[in-house]
Amino acid sequence: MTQPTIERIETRLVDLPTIRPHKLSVGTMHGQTLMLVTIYCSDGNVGTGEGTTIAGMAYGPESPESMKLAIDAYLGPAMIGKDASRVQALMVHLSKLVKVNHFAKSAVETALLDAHGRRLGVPVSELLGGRCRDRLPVAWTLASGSTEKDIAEAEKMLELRRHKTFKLKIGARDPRVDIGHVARIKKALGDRGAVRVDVNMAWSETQAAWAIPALADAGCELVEQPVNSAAALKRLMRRFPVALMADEVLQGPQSAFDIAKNEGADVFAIKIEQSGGLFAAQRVAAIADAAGIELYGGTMLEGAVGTIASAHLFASIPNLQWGTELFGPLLITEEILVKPLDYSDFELTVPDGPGLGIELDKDRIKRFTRDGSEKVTQ
Ligand code: MUC
Ligand code: MG
Repeated sequence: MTQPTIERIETRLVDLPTIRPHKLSVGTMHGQTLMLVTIYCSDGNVGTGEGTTIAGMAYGPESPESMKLAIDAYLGPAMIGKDASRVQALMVHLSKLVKVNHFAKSAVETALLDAHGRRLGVPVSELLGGRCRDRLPVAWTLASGSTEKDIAEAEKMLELRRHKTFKLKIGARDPRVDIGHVARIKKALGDRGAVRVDVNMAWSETQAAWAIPALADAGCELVEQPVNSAAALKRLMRRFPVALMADEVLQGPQSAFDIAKNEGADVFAIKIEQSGGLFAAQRVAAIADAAGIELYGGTMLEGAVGTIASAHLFASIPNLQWGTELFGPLLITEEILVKPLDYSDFELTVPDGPGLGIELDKDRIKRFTRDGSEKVTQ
């Protein structure tokens, strides 16, 4: 049997508005840029992958523009003519040619898995070992910058039965102000909504040591990445009656192993982009599970493609104690799928069609594609 080869790769940047400004300690987002990569194979199968980040380059070293450059100049040309059905082997080959660039690699791997799933007629979750669940609980992030607006937004989400777990973005203001903000929101929601916070590395260790007990008193159940180093996070462990979650310090399996070995977190936020792809994220999850660390399905505020790629992975992880935050497409004003995703009863349904199981609305993608950003490699 002749193996399908990769014939053509297209990249583009798609600029989409968000429903409101999204304020994090690292910056404020007014829109989201999707870097989309489409891979065309000789057997007619086509796959799409996506790369995103948060607040330009304020969150980490990659940007949509840098992901596109890595694919256009290096990853793409190295893939032309290669066997499209050997996804893991191809990713190993690419990792020898291109160091790090985890977000770009995740986008490419997603596209390869989407095409391969379509080829075999199975969902991507089957390529990852099979599903443990078909629906995923989804948290919503409150990050409007105003306590009153956040409370109103949370009430709306409860009423719509879309979300009942809320992650509050804090860290940009004085910790005392943030604690008041968290306490007021938790008080307003009571038992109807769980409250967690993400500090996105903003606090010093001494600020964190002072603020975390106050957050616990306010009813916060989980504190994500309060400080920026793995060493400081480890020193904060087991001192407070609230779980600590690692996010930015997790940069793939090696860092996961180091943190797990040092008992450096209670929970890992699993992210396909930060890990370097779906297979790498699966390894991060396996390391955590073996170490007794609990799991949470994280997001880089991806659009529909990256969100559903993550959903296929999270559906295949046996223990997912803290649910997911796969709400990215709901933060964007524009629908880019022919059939919208099913968010209902506080959960997201993982599509069951071949590959990612979604169909992009090509006209809408074209409309929001940044001028001059389309590039073809063949
Ligand atoms: C992060 O830091 O976890 C997830 C939700 C959100 O609003 O930002 C992201 C990234
Ligand atoms: Mg985070």
